[in-house]
Amino acid sequence: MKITFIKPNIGRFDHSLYVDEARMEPLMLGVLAGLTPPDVECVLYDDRMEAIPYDEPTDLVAITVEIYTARRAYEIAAEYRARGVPVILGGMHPTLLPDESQQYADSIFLGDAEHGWAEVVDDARHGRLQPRYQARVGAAQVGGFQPRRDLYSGKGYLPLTLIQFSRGCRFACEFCAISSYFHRRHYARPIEELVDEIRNQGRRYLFLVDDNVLSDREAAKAMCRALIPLGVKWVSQASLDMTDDLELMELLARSGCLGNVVGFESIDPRSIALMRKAPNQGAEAAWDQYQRQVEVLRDFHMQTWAAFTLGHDYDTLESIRETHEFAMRNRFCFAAYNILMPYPGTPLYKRLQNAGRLLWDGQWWLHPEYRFNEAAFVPLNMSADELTRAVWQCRDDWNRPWSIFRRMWDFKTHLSSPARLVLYLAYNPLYARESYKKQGMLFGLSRQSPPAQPPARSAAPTMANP
Ligand code: B12
Ligand code: SF4
Repeated sequence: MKITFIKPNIGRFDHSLYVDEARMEPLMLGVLAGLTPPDVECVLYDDRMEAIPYDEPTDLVAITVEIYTARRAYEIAAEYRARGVPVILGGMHPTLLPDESQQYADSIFLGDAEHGWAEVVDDARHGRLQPRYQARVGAAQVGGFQPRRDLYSGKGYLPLTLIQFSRGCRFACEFCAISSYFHRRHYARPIEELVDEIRNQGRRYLFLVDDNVLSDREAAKAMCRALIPLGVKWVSQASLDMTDDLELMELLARSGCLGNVVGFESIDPRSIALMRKAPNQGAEAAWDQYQRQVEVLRDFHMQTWAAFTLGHDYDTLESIRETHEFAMRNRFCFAAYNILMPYPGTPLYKRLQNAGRLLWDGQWWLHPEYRFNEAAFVPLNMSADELTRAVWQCRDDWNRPWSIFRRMWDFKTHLSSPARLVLYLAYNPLYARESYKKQGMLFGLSRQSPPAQPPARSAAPTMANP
């Protein structure tokens, strides 16, 4: 039996295909292949830079889907189904919006693959694939297997190992798909399994793709202690409340943490309260509090990737500009100026839907004319187009060579060690380039809607290994 695993791209430019030069290893597909019985042949195609050989014989196609790749995933599914090959879709998007995904596949898998994928493979092998599999979410990556990282070789991924210690987050930010998917819970795997997996892959530089690696501080401290003797360098995602705990900060630094993606989201305390961003709430006005917290991050040499969501109900064009000035002043390593996006399944989506404020028929991710980084709802203090333009202006200013040069001059962070300077100088121009390339990209390759049902088949499917 043979299974083809696919990571879809987001879409294409008007004039050509989009090749993601900053692509990272698709960990979920390595995990899925690792969970697959060893007698099954596994192949991986990454639509971000290689053509998918639709006519290559295979017995099952497994596609990972998140909201930005849903349209393209449905197109790929349609190609295979037209050739009589069964397709299963899984991941964040099908789990949060199963009835939509169900229309475009023979089968969908809801939840985390660790408990349930073996059953899917067995069913597919015996020609009895079920339309829907429901697994629980949050089963931390189980031990006893290693992700199939051999499938990544030759695909030109960034030289960085993606690995996971924990999943989910205990907070309940209104806009966050993670909070909806994991029902506000956080699940960590046994530390010895993480250490074992780190030892098994040969790289020193790691990206812990945890949603909030510090959601459980005691678990995080134990993890840091276990990482210290390994001598690795790592980055991850973590909430700002880490700065309240200096023991944690010390352990982070000693364990090789170079920095984290940190959700600052907004510089207005009223927006922080509205979005229920608990880790950012405090007694002080957000501005002063952030300043103090940034100093703690800098004291521990953290190269922060500051993430902002823009377009909240208290945001104005002026406050968006001030957000950018805040980021520039603090010389963050990277900044993500994200337009606030209504992800289905989140409280934000429901609130905007109830208020009649959703654009693109409430389904921006499927709309043939929707473009990457466009506002998908009506903001209160500006038009949707103004929000799109204002956020683009921040991104453009941030990514200019002069900005990269100016932000470099921080002796506590980027200039505190050669490794940090290399990280800063290697990744800033790369992400800047990708940011310009992706802006305004259309989703999917075709302007036609992908067919929900496969055309009637005349011949039996070709089995790769009957
Ligand atoms: C790492 C990461 C990235 C990396 C990319 C990594 C890569 N390989 O290319 C970077 C930083 C580049 C990134 C970028 C973006 N990301 Co991102 N990312 C993640 C993150 C944190 C972890 C993903 C991961 O590897 N997890 C580890 C694996 C093992 O777990 P998993 O993916 O959850 O998969 C499990 C299950 O879902 C299931 N499963 C998954 N696929 C399949 C398929 C089948 C067939 C089956 C059976 C099961 C199954 O089984 C797996 C094992 O249990 C997720 C959050 C998350 N928890 O998913 C966000 C997330 C996927 N990203 C998100 C977003 C929005 C983005 C961006 C659009 C951000 C932006 N504005 O630019 C970009 C662009 C994405 C793109 N398509 O190009 C959102 C998507 C929202 C949604 N509703 O779908 C998420 C969920 C984060 C969030 N807070 O909402 N991202
Ligand atoms: S802290 Fe981050 S991961 Fe946790 S719910 Fe809020 S946005 Fe989501």
